[in-house]
Amino acid sequence: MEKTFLMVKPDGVKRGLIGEIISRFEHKGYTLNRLELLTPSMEVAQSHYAEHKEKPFFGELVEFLTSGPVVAMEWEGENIVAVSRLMIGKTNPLDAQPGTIRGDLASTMSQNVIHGSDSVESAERELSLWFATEASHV
Ligand code: RTP
Ligand code: MG
Repeated sequence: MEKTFLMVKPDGVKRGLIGEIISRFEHKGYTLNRLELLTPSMEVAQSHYAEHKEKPFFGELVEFLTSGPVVAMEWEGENIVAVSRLMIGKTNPLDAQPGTIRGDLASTMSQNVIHGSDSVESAERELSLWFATEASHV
């Protein structure tokens, strides 16, 4: 079964949106396999967004991601990578449709409450980055 990496970003945690966001994927019928609340290190944040390292907003992006706790999650379900991106909505608030997570809960480009892997390959890379070992705290 297909897996993806979803993360409630620091703004979503601060605003008390963890339950709301998890509920949407539970109600969709997907399965939550792993969940960890943590404040990301600079190394993990830079590696997570490595595809953007030449962009002008990269510094601000990793600074934001390391600014407080996030909820890192592994979810599983049929076509979950593509469908979760539809549920999340577009990056630009001007394009994020009502009914999507960003369309309903976010109003800025930089603080948009949730991350979702954009391909099966990205999901595999991100899941091994964020969940490096089988059970890191046992
Ligand atoms: P994410 O990776 O966080 O799920 O977001 P995404 O796929 O929708 O968008 P992506 O292109 O991967 O960009 C990652 C994050 O960088 C910020 N961004 N700012 N100022 C800009 O032009 C700009 N473009 C992207 C957004 O916060 C986006 O979520
Ligand atoms: Mg992205």
